[in-house]
Formats: sequence, structure tokens, C-alpha cells
Amino acid sequence: MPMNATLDKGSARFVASACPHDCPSTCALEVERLDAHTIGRVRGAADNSYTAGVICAKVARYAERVHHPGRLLRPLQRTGARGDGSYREISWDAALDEVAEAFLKAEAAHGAEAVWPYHYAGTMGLVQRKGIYRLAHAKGYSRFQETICVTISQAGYKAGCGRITGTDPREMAKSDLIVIWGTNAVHTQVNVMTHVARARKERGAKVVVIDPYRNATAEFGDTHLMLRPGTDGALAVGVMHVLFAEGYADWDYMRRYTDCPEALEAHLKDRPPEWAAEVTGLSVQEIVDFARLYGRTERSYLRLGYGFARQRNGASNMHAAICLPAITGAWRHEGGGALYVNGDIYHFDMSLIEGHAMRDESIRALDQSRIGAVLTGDAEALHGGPPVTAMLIQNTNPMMVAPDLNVVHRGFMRDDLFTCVHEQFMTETAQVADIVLPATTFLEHDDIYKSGGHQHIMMGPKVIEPPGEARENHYVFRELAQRLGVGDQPGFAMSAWEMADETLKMSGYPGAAELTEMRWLDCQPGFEEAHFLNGFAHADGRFHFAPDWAAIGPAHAVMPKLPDHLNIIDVATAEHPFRLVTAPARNFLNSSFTETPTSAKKERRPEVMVHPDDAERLGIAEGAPVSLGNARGEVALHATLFDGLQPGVLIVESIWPNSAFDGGIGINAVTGADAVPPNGGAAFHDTAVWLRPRN
Ligand SMILES: Nc1nc2c(c(=O)[nH]1)N[C@H]1C(S)=C(S)[C@@H](COP(=O)(O)OP(=O)(O)OC[C@H]3O[C@@H](n4cnc5c(=O)[nH]c(N)nc54)[C@H](O)[C@@H]3O)O[C@H]1N2
Ligand SMILES: Nc1nc2c(c(=O)[nH]1)N[C@H]1C(S)=C(S)[C@@H](COP(=O)(O)OP(=O)(O)OC[C@H]3O[C@@H](n4cnc5c(=O)[nH]c(N)nc54)[C@H](O)[C@@H]3O)O[C@H]1N2
Ligand SMILES: [Mo]
Repeated sequence: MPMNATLDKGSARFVASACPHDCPSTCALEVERLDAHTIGRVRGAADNSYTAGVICAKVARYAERVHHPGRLLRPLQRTGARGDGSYREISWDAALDEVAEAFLKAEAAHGAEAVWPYHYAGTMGLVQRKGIYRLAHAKGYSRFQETICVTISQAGYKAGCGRITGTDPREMAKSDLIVIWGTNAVHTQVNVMTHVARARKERGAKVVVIDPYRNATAEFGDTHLMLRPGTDGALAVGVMHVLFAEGYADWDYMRRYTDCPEALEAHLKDRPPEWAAEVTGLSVQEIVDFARLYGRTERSYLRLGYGFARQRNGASNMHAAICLPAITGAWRHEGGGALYVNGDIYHFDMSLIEGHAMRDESIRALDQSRIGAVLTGDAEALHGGPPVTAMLIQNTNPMMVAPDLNVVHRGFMRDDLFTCVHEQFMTETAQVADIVLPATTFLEHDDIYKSGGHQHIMMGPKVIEPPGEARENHYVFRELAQRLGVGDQPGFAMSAWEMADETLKMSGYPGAAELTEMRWLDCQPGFEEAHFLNGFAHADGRFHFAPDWAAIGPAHAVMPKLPDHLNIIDVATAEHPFRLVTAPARNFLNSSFTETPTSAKKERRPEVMVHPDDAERLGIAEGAPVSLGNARGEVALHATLFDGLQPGVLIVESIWPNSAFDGGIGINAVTGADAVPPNGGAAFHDTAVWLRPRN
């Protein structure tokens, strides 16, 4: 197996790698290898045109995570009551035998659909992340509908553009106006800021941030549009009204590239900025000023996040936002247009890794976000089929991150449910497992990575030996396949490196050795294609102001015909007067890094940001113990007074372990798991709650 490209810089031995974490930045890394078992510093590759030498602080201190004393080193078997923490060490062979036996037993009792392999993007590596599908398909287990993260935002973007691609993010440096919309990039994808800062320094570009709170990104911006959560559709429509009314709409562009500009203009007539101000809580002047700035700037770049789409009307709001450059024709200009994610620029053939030849579409696909309903026997969530009685869980921590968490916890505590959790740490999900398997980190295995927030694919070859008996995900698929009688199916005899190599070649990319040597491959499409100047990716080649929502998802009936404020959010009421957003914390990455001491220390404790006027009315002082809740649950934490949000809005930066909260249950106890239209997804930032002091 070829080793990493070695980058000799001075005396230290740095080797090339790629960040595997669930983040659009997918940084090109340089890792200092001190010996075969130990790393030192981690830094961003200066010569990668997107990473540009910058990485987040939590990955820069990765030695703290990879060499953490809490790393799982041996397989464990539960010996006491579920959740009481009693485990004994067993051998890998014995552990895998236990898992196989439990899966065969579940299958014998209720059919193969009783087994539900469950995973997510704790590693984004294609081989280690997605190989679980191969095992599921080979056995005919329940399939997995991935919905927790990008489903809502993708639906809205695709409805407009037809394809999930956009302007090269490096082109932000050539923009005169950058709108950072519903992403706290300083926390969640810091590299965006490198290119934004370049535009500001070199061109004096203006930066507008659209977000319900004055987060770290808004602090950086020139203008902050601090709207109510779930009202971006109204803001976008108010802006469109001004664009049409004041002559900023480019009729030549729209006639050539869009579906129904006349119908849109008519639709906007009775949605003036006054209406948008009412819905968003912004002033008429703020909306008009932003519309004029956007309208008169040719090189305007919308950097659209996932965050603002984590609302019940999120798909509709994303679609409304992406209408703006189709009205002004900003797509025509360098540094103009928009980017949400670059998912569709790649052409990976995933058939070998995921075992497509064995996939049976008639087998039910259970909704990832509705794991609580699935595990508590909700007939609809189970598609009317058998209960789930056995699970393999990799790369995710649903006991913390899934919505409607009280129900999720009830499900996991079932006596008749067998769970195997393959993990790097004793997470709260591992703590309720029957068998816990120790997993490698990206530094200890081989994989391929592709980026959503830029345009590179990268090889991340193994850098050091795993600690203890930690083994890669791919090993678990192979060994379980053998024990479950499907080891002779395609892919199960290959190594992870061979799988990566074969997949790259099947996809028309350089092989694994070559990609390792190259370090990364820039897959950016040409200017015309990225800017949709050859047409948008619908059959008619046009951008759709009036989307075909039925083509996007089954729950399309409620979707608006033209961009609008779709009022299906969890609106504030007398009983639940606050709108809660659970945005990402800077030093955590979802549930990851909550185990590292520096991250936990920097984040201090779970806190809710409360507007001083609300706090005064409720008798809540700075630092006071408070609880918030709704019909789903109640969460105990501390208040911090903050005027960077509208009264009636609450922010809890997340995701803390349940054990960090006084009541032992985390913030997802109040978030809802209902599927967002038209195609599913969880509305993590759309929750009406009450708030009160605790004594
Ligand atoms: N440090 C850190 N980095 C991360 C993560 C992390 O947890 N921590 N998570 C990773 C993952 S899995 C993902 S998917 C990405 C997510 O990255 P982002 O695209 O940034 O999305 P979110 O994290 O959901 O939310 C970010 C922002 O959306 C805002 N927001 C919420 N509701 C609304 C709304 O209705 N309108 C508007 N305009 N804004 C709204 C929030 O206030 C918050 O500032 O980040 C990745 N990077
Ligand atoms: N309240 C609230 N809840 C949210 C969100 C929010 O904004 N607010 N965001 C949601 C979003 S966007 C997402 S994507 C989810 C993500 O939530 P999770 O899926 O929990 O995300 P991660 O923390 O990225 O990864 C989980 C685990 O993967 C493990 N892991 C990493 N690499 C490997 C590997 O190679 N093998 C194995 N076996 N394990 C590995 C890590 O140790 C970690 O414990 O959370 C969602 N939940
Ligand atoms: Mo995510």
C-alpha cells in the first residue's frame, strides 16, 4: 500500500491527509507524524487553493482527540442493566459472533427488515462511511433514508436550479457583495471567511449576514439582517418586489434563462417591503436598502448555508433565496451568482462501495430523523412492517443528535432491542449498546474524500497505527458479511485501499496511488457551466420560479406555487412564546469534540441566549438557572443575556451531551422529528418553547 505523500518542511515530517469530519470545508491537511503511533501538529495545506493554509482550531489540536485517554481500545460486552455502564472486555471474534448471532435471531423472528443498519457522516470518507449500505443490501435489511442534514436545503435549491452546484467558492474573492445567508461560517466552515476577507481587502467588498442572531459571522459583516427564524422566504420576496419595482430585474436575462418572470412580477405586487417587514421583524428601510445594494451590484455572491433551511418552511425559503440571482442575472458575472453546496459536480460511481447490484427497492427505507418513532414501534414510521429489533450504528450519536430525544431515549432503552455501536469514544449511544466496538480515526485508515463547500477530491491514506485494537468500519462489514453468509458478495474480500482505488477508477478519476501523489484533484467545472450559462439543469434549461415540487418529494401539496412566506413553522403562541434556534457551537462538531477537554472548557456549559427585555419581564438574571420546554420535553440550562437577537427568539449553541444538562436530557428533547415537506428532514431551528426561571 502506498503511503502518504511526504511533505518535508524543515526538519519535521509532515504527511498529507484530508479532514474527514462532517463539514463542507473538507480541509486539505498536513499532519506531523512523530512516530508510527503518534501525531504532533496539524495544519491546513497552504497550497490548496481553497483550504489556503487555514483550518479550524479544533482540528488544529487533533492530537488531543486522537490520543485522548478516552479512546475505545477493545470490544466490550454489556454485563449489567442497559445504561448502567457495566461492560467487560471481549475479543473481536467473540464480539462479532455476538452481533452476527443477534442479527440472525432478529431475522429468524421477524424477517430481515427487523435489522436496521444506522449511520451518518461522523466520517465523510466514501469507503468507511457508505460501505454499511453494502452489508444492508446484501442481507435485505431495512434500508436507511438519510434526512438529518441536507434534505431540506437540497430540495429548495434543486427546485430552482435543477442541480446542486454553484459559483466557484474561490470566486468570492472577486465579488463586490457577499451575502452570507443562514450559515455561521466562522463556526461551521471557517474557510469561507478566507475568501470573503480577500474580497473585502482587495476590492472593498460589502458583507451582509442574514441570521436570527448576531453570531461570530454577523460580527464580521458590514450589515446584519437579524430576522425572525423561519422568515427568509418573506425577506427574499420583499427584496424581489423592490428589484422589480425599481428596475433592477434583468428582463433580457430572465426571458432567456427563467420560466415565468411575468407571473412572478404579478405575484410580487401585493408583497411589498412593508409586508416582509411585518413577517421578518426587520424594518422596511433595512429590506429596501439591502434590495438596492443587491440590485445595483453585478458581482453579488450568495453564500447559502444549511442553517436557514432547518425550518418547516426551509425548502421553500431556500428556493426563494436562490431566485434572487435569477432576477438580476448576477450569474452572468465573475464573482456573481450563488453557492449552497457543490454535491453534483462529482461523478463518483458508488455501486461497488454501496453494493447497488444487491439493492432491492421494494425493501422499506426507514427515516433516519424519525429513529424515535421507529424504535418505539410507530406503525407509520415502520411502514406497517415488523419492529426493529437489531441495529449496527456507525459514525453517529443519535442519543444526542436526533430530534424528539425523549422518544429516542425510550426506544434505545427497550429490552428487546439489540444494538452494536462501533465508535471511537464511549458516546451516550455507545453507553446503551449491547456490544461496543472500538473504531479507528481517519488517521488510522485509508479513505477518499470529496468536498461540498469546494471542488476537490482527496485521498486520506493511513498516517499512524490504530491504538489498542481499534479497527476500521470496512473491517466490520467484511467480518459480519462472512458470519452472516454473504461474504462472497462483491466487495467483501477487498481492502479499504483496493475499494478506494477501484471506485476512483470506475468513476473516471485517477487511482488511489496517483491521487495520493497528487494530494488532491480540482474538479471545478468551467465558468459557463458553474454559472448556468449553458442553461439550468431542468428539461427546459431554465431556472424555475414556479418549481415542480412534485418531482422533488411526496409532500408537495403544501408547497407554494411561486416564492412566498410559507406559514407552516412552529409559530410562537401564548403558551409557547419563544422561537428557539439550536445553532452549532464553535468548538464542537455536532456531537464530536464534546469529549476533548479544550473544546468543553471553551464552551463552558449549555446556555440559552435571551434578549434582555424578555429576561427582565420573566425575572431572569445573567447566569440564572432556567428551563425551556414544550409538549415534547423540558431542558434545564443557564441563561445568558444578549441583545443580538429579536425579543421572542432564543439561541442555544449545540450539541452538548445530555449529561451536561442539569436535568440529564439535552436540547433535542424539544426539537421535532416530523418530516419537513416536500421530502423529509428535521427542522432543528424551528421550535416554539416556553422559558422560565428555575429555583
Ligand atoms: N464548529 C462546528 N462546525 C460545524 C458543525 C458544528 O456543529 N460545529 N456542524 C457541521 C455540520 S454537520 C453541518 S451540516 C454544517 C452546518 O453549517 P451551517 O450551514 O452553518 O448550518 P447550521 O449549522 O444549521 O446553522 C447555522 C446558522 O443558521 C442560522 N439560522 C437558523 N435558523 C435560521 C433562519 O430561519 N434564517 C436564517 N437566515 N438563519 C437561520 C443559525 O442562527 C446559525 O447561525 O456545519 C458543519 N460544521
Ligand atoms: N439540536 C441540533 N441537533 C442537531 C443539529 C443541530 O444543528 N442542532 N445538527 C444536525 C446535523 S446537521 C447533523 S449532520 C447531525 C450529526 O450528528 P452526528 O451524526 O452525531 O455527528 P458527528 O458528531 O459528526 O459524528 C458522530 C460520531 O461519529 C464517530 N466517528 C467518526 N469517525 C468514525 C469512523 O471512522 N468510524 C466510526 N465507527 N465512528 C466514527 C465520532 O466519534 C462521533 O461520535 O446532528 C444533527 N443534530
Ligand atoms: Mo449536518
